[in-house]
Amino acid sequence: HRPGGRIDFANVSFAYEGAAGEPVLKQINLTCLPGETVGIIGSTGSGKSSLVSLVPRFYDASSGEIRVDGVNIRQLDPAKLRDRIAIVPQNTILFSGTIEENLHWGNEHATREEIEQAATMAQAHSFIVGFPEGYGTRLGQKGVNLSGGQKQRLSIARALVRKPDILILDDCTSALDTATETEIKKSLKVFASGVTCLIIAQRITSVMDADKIVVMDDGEIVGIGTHEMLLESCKVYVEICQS
Ligand code: DGT
Repeated sequence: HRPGGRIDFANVSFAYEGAAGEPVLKQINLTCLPGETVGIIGSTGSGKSSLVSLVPRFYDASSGEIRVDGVNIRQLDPAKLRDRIAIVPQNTILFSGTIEENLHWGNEHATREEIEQAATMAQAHSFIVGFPEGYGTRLGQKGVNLSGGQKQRLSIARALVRKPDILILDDCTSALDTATETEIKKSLKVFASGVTCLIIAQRITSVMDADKIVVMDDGEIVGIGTHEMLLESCKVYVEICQS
């Protein structure tokens, strides 16, 4: 059981430096409890990626405060903060090298067993061992070509190898079929049960079973709740469900 991983956003607003006009995040108040799975949904440009990028301090909030386990993140050592957080970005970045080298990236101390465990959770192990050279398979120009979904699974596995307290999946399951996505979420629930998960998604089905869902619209949170609650109370959520 892991300690910690609580995130609090308190009155957070954010504008990209030099960008004219309205801030991209306005008065965000949100608490993610340790071990909670929080879905984040909203139209393109509503601020979802910007919101999560503040947690590892890729950018700093213009006003308000973000706390991790009660401590303002500006008071934490950025390297130590980032060590606790794994982000899987929208566009997977794999380098030319073996699959094993790619999975090691970010945690060079991981054992082969831990790497295989992470790959299993991310539904990647079986396709990896299907290659003649398994984990030693080369990627890139001289290696195999992976499908978009296989790349996404490797990218998720790489994040899990790092054993984060906070796992952020930024719309990184778009190329996966819902069955594979469901399997990944199931194994996360079991094996990463103490990890705080923030899942940005386009599809309602990706976040429907989250502990809570955050609905974003034009830089603001317009609803927080479970799927059932939001269907009753949040017009934007109902519109997303119908689209
Ligand atoms: P997505 O990924 O298309 O579903 O959209 P979101 O909801 O993740 O939105 P986000 O946070 O990428 O963008 C919110 C607004 O911020 C949008 O108007 C574009 C703008 N924006 C995003 N990244 C940058 C950046 O690096 N620099 C500047 N100046 N603006 C950005």
